[in-house]
Amino acid sequence: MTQSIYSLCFMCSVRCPIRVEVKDGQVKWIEGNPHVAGMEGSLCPKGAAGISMQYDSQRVQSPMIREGARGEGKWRKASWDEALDYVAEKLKGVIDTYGGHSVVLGERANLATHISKTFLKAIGSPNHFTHDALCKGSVNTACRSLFGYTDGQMGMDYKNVRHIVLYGRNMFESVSVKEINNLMAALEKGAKMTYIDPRVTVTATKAHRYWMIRPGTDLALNYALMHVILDERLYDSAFVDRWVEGLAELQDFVRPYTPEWAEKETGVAADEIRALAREVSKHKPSVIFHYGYRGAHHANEIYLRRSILILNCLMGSLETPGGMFFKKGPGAAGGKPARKLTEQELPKTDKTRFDKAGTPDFPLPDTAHGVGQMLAPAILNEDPYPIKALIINRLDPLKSIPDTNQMKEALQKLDLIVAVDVNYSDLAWYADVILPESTYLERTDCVQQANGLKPQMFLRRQVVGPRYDTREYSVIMRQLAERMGIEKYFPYTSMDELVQWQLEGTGFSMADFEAKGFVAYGKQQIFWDRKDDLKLKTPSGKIEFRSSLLEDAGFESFPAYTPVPEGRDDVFRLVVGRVALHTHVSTQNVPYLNELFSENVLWINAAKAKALGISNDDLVEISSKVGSGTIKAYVTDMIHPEAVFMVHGFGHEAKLAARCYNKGVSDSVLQENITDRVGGSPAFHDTFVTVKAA
Ligand SMILES: Nc1nc2c(c(=O)[nH]1)N[C@H]1C(S)=C(S)[C@@H](COP(=O)(O)OP(=O)(O)OC[C@H]3O[C@@H](n4cnc5c(=O)[nH]c(N)nc54)[C@H](O)[C@@H]3O)O[C@H]1N2
Ligand SMILES: Nc1nc2c(c(=O)[nH]1)N[C@H]1C(S)=C(S)[C@@H](COP(=O)(O)OP(=O)(O)OC[C@H]3O[C@@H](n4cnc5c(=O)[nH]c(N)nc54)[C@H](O)[C@@H]3O)O[C@H]1N2
Ligand code: SF4
Ligand SMILES: [Mo]
Repeated sequence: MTQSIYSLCFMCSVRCPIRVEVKDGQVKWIEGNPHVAGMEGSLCPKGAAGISMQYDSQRVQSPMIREGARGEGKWRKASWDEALDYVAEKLKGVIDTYGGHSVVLGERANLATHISKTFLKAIGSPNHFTHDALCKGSVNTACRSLFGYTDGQMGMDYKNVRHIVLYGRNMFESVSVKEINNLMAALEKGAKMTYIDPRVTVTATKAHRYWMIRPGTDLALNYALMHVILDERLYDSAFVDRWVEGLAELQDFVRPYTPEWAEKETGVAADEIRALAREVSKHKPSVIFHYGYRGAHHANEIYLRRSILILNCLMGSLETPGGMFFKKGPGAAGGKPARKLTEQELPKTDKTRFDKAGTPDFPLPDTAHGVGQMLAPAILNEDPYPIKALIINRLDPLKSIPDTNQMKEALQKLDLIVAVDVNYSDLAWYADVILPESTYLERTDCVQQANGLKPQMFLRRQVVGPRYDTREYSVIMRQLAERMGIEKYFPYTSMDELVQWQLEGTGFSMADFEAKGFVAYGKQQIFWDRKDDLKLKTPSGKIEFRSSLLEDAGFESFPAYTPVPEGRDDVFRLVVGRVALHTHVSTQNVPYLNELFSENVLWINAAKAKALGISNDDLVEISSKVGSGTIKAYVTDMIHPEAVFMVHGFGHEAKLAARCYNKGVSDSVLQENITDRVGGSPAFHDTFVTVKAA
């Protein structure tokens, strides 16, 4: 008999709702959940390759304990008791000698993050960090500086947008299924799309207007757009007069930044900049200047992200169909959210975080997420104190944090490295113990609280039993907690018990998720009243163009533009991004996806390549201050001469991930570990590389 089960995809972290068909204990079919608006059966290629991942025997099959040197790849299989006892003993030793704060736990934020945070608090460590800074920390800070909300508490209504402006937000390749389906629906209804990128992406080919901007100069472009919008009074004055703090200062500030000035810096014609400003103003307020998904490009990232958000505010595109909105939680619909372990009374620590987030040294990054790229410097310099143990879940610091060589050096200083993963990631390969998690198709997860215009809850459900000797992360942490004597904070022994505990008081039960895969708190979209009731959380209760968050910390609200250095001759700015067929660093070994896209290449401008004697498919040597590699050249007119581009996530070092082992080059090996010290993101695009024929 074929069973149909609703769950959530996890081939990337977007968590698209899915419907899975199972027959005789085998996964036969996966599609987008037809009951969810915007999904309607569709999946991205990675989601469709879930079956290929599930039946891949090259994933981690049982707990493993290292036998040889770190990174050497000599392992012995272990039972769960043996592996968990080993980790608990080592952790206890480290905590007794150096204190709980010497333990760091890093993970890609996920449904079980409240479990990790609870574990760390229970052992007296402030050192939990997520991927957030690595992805978009400066977007988070930019949103807080203007609205008092994080970017995670905000969304965009793509379906009703009339004009969308994308700054390297490559929506048609760096996919979120619902978002792109909604945007396509808007485009079919006549919405306009402007796309800005030094590289012609798939999204560029679908846009009404495409600008091959000089890399790193989007802020200059935005200052000029603001100049035109304010100069010609193209903004939504009713909205701005009511809600904005600091308009006059902005107006004075952008006066010198004319389109003619910006043309010289960006390469975008002044007339075109004026034309865009006038065109979007006709479509306001249903205009989205997309504030970005990965907002981790430059050392002044927060100011670029603020400038994009400010453009939205000038268009009045807040809490309106086709604009940005604040996500509404269950409370807005008279309901209660699912419980989290962190709501318990937990031990407190007064220790500084390893990354110093929240201290006068580094005041603004969100301490709920921390700053992952500070990990290696903190370990190496023992600043603020020695770090001795690292637990990593669903994250690969060797590939997702710039400067792999620096990270390797840091890892060597640790007494314990534990990796929880489904694959042999590079970090797992370097770890002392690998604790394999059951795949998303093999496990039930914690409840997803999906806030938005209509608050809902979703559930990832076990679809088939584990093929190998693997367990759920939340259960692994409970079993570790038992061995550490802190199990009282983990009131469950199985996922079903945990989910039931989470749902207590919400009025919903696990059975309620069976019919459609989700439950809704209400039927109506909730918009706040734009005239009188935007519930802004800034100190002024306004949208702070002039930001108290920034200025109280000693930073400017409107910093003067600094021209960006040029690439020249054989020196290029390295820019990176995603491709529709892969998720970051996770899917390169998935059989179907590996077959379709097995190696990354280096995009290089045709005229520049010619001058360097490089032809298409030639091997080239690429090197930066911190690393180098050999990669195939992709010679094309479709990239700005000052940039070279590669897809992120290749150059794997774990030999047991045999299909992707040593294929292509890892961008993190080349990238210098540079940070936006105001916003918190790494500056992934501030590394210059030299390229020559190999
Ligand atoms: N150099 C460089 N670094 C980057 C970026 C870049 O472009 N270049 N991009 C940044 C961005 S935008 C992001 S969001 C981050 C993402 O950074 P990461 O979270 O590190 O990347 P992912 O590929 O999403 O997943 C990491 C690990 O999760 C494992 N995994 C997959 N499924 C499961 C599971 O079910 N359970 C467990 N426990 N593990 C699982 C994968 O095998 C993989 O090892 O990287 C950032 N870092
Ligand atoms: N298929 C797939 N989809 C994904 C993911 C995935 O791993 N795979 N990950 C998800 C996640 S976590 C994230 S954060 C998002 C990321 O999605 P996006 O934010 O769309 O980011 P990237 O894919 O990193 O693409 C960055 C683009 O910026 C361009 N760029 C480089 N320099 C400049 C510049 O100076 N100005 C402008 N305007 N553009 C520039 C690059 O050429 C590249 O095309 O994707 C999400 N969706
Ligand atoms: S975007 Fe693709 S891989 Fe990511 S959750 Fe959705 S279907 Fe899965
Ligand atoms: Mo991301």
